[in-house]
Parts: sequence; structure tokens; C-alpha cells
Amino acid sequence: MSDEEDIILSELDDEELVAQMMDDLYDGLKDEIEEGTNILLERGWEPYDVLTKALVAGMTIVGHDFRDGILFVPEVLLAANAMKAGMFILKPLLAETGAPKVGKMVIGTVKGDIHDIGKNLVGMMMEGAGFEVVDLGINNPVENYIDAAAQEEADIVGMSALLTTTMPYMKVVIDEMIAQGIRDDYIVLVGGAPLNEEFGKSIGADAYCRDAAVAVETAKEFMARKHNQAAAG
Ligand code: B1M
Repeated sequence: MSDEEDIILSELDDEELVAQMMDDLYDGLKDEIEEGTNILLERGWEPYDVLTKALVAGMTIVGHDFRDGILFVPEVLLAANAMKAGMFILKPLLAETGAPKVGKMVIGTVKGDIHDIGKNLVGMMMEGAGFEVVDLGINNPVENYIDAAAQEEADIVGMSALLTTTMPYMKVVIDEMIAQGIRDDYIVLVGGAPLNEEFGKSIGADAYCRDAAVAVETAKEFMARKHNQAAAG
């Protein structure tokens, strides 16, 4: 029997448990991540803290080793799968605020890009903050954003990209919105690890959002402005 099999998660203190969950995420152990998530919640942890301090922090380590060639796609997929299992438990809790709907967002990962964890997290946090969220999934061509935004009468178009090779596609979407004369009908928010503020400005987005919490704050700010303008006009 290996040492790992001897570990009983519920017997660890919070700090040890979080460290163990990071190891388990690294090893793609879905059941253990589910168990650890539930234990932290039972101990009174806020869902957002479980998400950021255990799951997102664990995925950051995975990302470093993926970058450095220590982990490869199959292992990272397992880690992603384990992370999603934890997020699945947290989703209803993060969305449970009962706040009145403050706006509607369509969000998707851009064409050529299949990373969806960050985008899903943004969607969850936005729902938790009272936004209605329409998730377009991954690998979205420009027409998906434009059609969905019109059909859903969205306030916000959100785009996610995790690759330096796919982030320029965000400009393709915004340029097409400009060409169709609909750019100013929507608040355009962009995010993803390789982006920054300067990039957001350079492509004509309304704002770059560093993480899901910033996305929520930014969306709220822009919605408040939109309502004020409507009231004034
Ligand atoms: Co990929 N991958 N990956 N990958 N992957 C990265 C992004 C990479 C940085 C890893 C590395 O080298 N360190 C690197 C990109 C390098 C670059 O372009 N500069 C990379 C690469 C190279 C690749 C492949 C090309 C590998 C290959 O095949 N050789 C390939 C590409 C496939 C494709 O898309 N066409 C690939 C594949 C994969 C997997 C399929 C194995 C898997 C994805 C599984 C999935 O998503 N379902 C995967 C993963 C998991 C990662 C890392 C390890 C983790 C990404 C993640 O989920 N982070 C990643 C390394 C890293 O980013 N550290 C990496 C956790 C998530 C919560 O954070 O997504 O940043 P993040 O989202 C944050 C913010 O960015 C922001 O809020 C989120 C929450 O706080 N945000 C938004 C994100 N979207 C937003 C949208 C908004 C607002 C905020 O709209 C308003």
C-alpha cells in the first residue's frame, strides 16, 4: 500500500488538507478533490475561498509544470477534470446569492482555443453576482458571439483566450462588431492568462478583467453606467 492511500483527508487540519488537495489536483485525482472540497465546505469555508485557495492555487502549480515540460497534455487534462469536479460542487453555492438579475452576458472562448476552466469560473461568479449568463462554450467563431448577443439581447459580450495565438481573434470579433455598426450596443469584456490591460485597450474592448472577481466588479460598474446613461437620456 502506498503512503498516499493511507492519507485520510478528513483527519488533516485545514492547512494540510489544502496542501494535499493541491497534490491531488496535480495528480488528477477527481474523487479526492470532490472529497476535499466537501470537507472544507463542511468546516465552514466560504465557497469562494475553497475555489481560490485550493483549486485555482493548485491549478497554478499545474500550469507552471506544464510550461516547464514536467507535465504533459494528458496529465493536465486529468487535473482539469479534477478541478471541474470541485467547481461542479461549488457552482450552486457561488450562484446562490438570490440577487435580482443585474444584466445578461454571453461568454465564450474564442476560435482555436479549447481552454474553458477560467471562462466557466467567470460564468459562475457572474451568476453568483446576479447576472444571467449564456455560455457559448469553446472555439467560437465571430458569428457565434454576434448572433448570440443579438438573440439573447445581451448587455455584455465576454471573451476568453488562454493562448497567445488565439488572443488576437478577440480583435476580429470586435472589428466585425464595428463593421456591423453594433459595437456600442454591448459592453465588451475580455480575459485570459496571456492578456493584459494594454492588449484590452489596443483591440477596443471596454475592459480587460484579470480574474473572475474583477470581471464581476467590472461588469457591475459598466452596468451601473449603462443604467445611469439610460436614466439621463
Ligand atoms: Co493549455 N496552455 N494548452 N491546456 N493550459 C496554457 C494556457 C499555457 C499557459 C501552459 C504553459 O505553457 N504554461 C500554454 C499557453 C502558452 C501561450 O500561449 N503563451 C498552454 C498551451 C501551450 C496549450 C496547448 C497548445 C498544448 C499543446 O497541445 N501542446 C494546448 C492548446 C489547445 C487549444 O486550446 N487549441 C493546450 C491544452 C490544454 C488542455 C486541454 C490540456 C487543458 C485545458 C482543459 C480545459 O480548459 N478544459 C490545458 C490547461 C488546463 C492549461 C493550464 C495549465 C491551466 C489553465 C486553467 O484552467 N487555469 C494553462 C497554464 C496557466 O494558465 N497557468 C495552460 C485556471 C483558470 C482558473 O485560470 O484560465 O487563467 P484562467 O482564468 C482566469 C483568468 O485568466 C480570467 O479569470 C479566470 C478566473 O479567475 N479569465 C477571464 C479567463 N477568461 C476570462 C474571460 C473573461 C474575464 C476573465 O471575460 C470577461
